[in-house]
Amino acid sequence: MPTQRLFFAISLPDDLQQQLVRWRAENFAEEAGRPVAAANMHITLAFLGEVSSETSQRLQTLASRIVQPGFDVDLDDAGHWPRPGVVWLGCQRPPRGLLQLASLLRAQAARHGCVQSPQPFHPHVTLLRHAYQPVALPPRGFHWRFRVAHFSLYASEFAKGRTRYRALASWPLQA
Ligand code: 2AM
Repeated sequence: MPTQRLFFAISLPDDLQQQLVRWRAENFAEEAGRPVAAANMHITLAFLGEVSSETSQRLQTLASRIVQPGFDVDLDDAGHWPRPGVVWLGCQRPPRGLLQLASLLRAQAARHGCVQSPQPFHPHVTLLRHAYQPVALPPRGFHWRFRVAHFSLYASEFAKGRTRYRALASWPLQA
């Protein structure tokens, strides 16, 4: 049975992706890690792993029934997880709407056999991968805000040596 590697996520506006690429180049040494492509910058809400089309369809039906207001995300925090080798941007105080949406999607995923990480959910945008050595982080004081008016289901696809995230479906949040 064919499967796809899927995850629910919030996309970042294109102009914010470009701003973050510039800021990353100015604030991190080249050897710090492998930069994530601008178009791949996002905040994962629920990681599903390899799922069948049947499970994907069921989870999409449930996602389409979610009624929740939109929210603002403030990216004003950064950190380094040396074990997975990830340098990230996140929120000092994640908005309640983001946590609620992720919690609901993660619970629905778990009920459909998509094992969820036992670690607490920590919303973030991955900036660098393969960052296994200590990394000097920029001092706090940076801040980007963006409005989240929809969320999406993405397929993670690997071709020609590159990972690409393709949006399969999106659902609006209330104005
Ligand atoms: P990361 O950026 O912190 O690695 C596609 O791989 C997306 O799913 C990425 O945002 C990635 O998070 C996330 N992801 C991959 N494996 C995961 C897992 N086991 N648990 C939670 N999120 C995961």
